[in-house]
Amino acid sequence: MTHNKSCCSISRDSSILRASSVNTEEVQPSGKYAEQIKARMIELQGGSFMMGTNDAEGFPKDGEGPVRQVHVDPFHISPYAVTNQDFEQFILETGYVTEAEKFGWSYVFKLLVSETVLAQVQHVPTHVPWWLVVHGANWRQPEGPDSTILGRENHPVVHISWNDAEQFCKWSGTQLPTEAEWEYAARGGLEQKRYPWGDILKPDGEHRCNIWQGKFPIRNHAEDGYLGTAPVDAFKPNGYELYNMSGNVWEWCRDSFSPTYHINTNRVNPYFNEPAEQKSMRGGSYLCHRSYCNRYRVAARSGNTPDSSTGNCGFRVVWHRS
Ligand SMILES: [Cu+2]
Repeated sequence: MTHNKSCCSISRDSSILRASSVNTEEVQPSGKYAEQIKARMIELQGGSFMMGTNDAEGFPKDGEGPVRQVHVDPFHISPYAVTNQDFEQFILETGYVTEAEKFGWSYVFKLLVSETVLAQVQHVPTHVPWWLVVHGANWRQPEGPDSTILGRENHPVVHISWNDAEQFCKWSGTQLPTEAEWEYAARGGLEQKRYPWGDILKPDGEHRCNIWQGKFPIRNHAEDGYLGTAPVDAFKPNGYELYNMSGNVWEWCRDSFSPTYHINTNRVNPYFNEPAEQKSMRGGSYLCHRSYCNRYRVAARSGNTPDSSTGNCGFRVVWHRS
């Protein structure tokens, strides 16, 4: 089993078409829609839980372990990832322009693009040839200029950078979850289980999340029903009524990414906020497969640079009553 990180994500190569600088505009907090987003949230009690894993299937180098007791304060969390519909509301109200739009391109998984788009691709990253630099790919056109989000209003928004997600949070009066909050939520009240529903990937043969089936990256048999993203409320929720904590899309977290996170943070409301090259993300995506990266386990971790965007990373938000 490899520890390859690149099926999970790929960092923006800024030498490719850097059209304009990153966002500097200030987003103003919204009123009504933000209240709707908060009203949908699930209130979690918080408390102590066993964070991390010593799982033999895990990747110690990612900093998944050791297992330790961590406390998180009560918080509210979205039952599912921010949808295209939610994000559209944000754009309509603020006129915000995402980084994928400013750069003029984003990374799309090869099997998802049309023949036309494929024929126009000029940059294919050498070590990860399944990630294409697609001009015009962004949240509205997830597979490039000839694609649309029509019919996918309830799918997770993708091609969102960490910086973009932060702006959405500012607008909605929410925050990205810390990794500790994310993992506490993902575990759904179970202790030290591999997935949000238990230790068995497919209990009674039933698919519980949207990941890769088949030989990566050649062919995805889509036995779980999805080649790319699934609706945010597909599959059964976990014990906290949270959907798709594993698979579907990676979810940005608030922390900077560090493989020594467990050393750099407290045991009470841990939050790693030191400057680092990458921000953390959790949950894995429709591209994850056991043979390749196996990062749809609840304790699995990854990261990416804050201006990166891909077709398999989105986010969900939390809120703290103060
Ligand atoms: Cu992966």
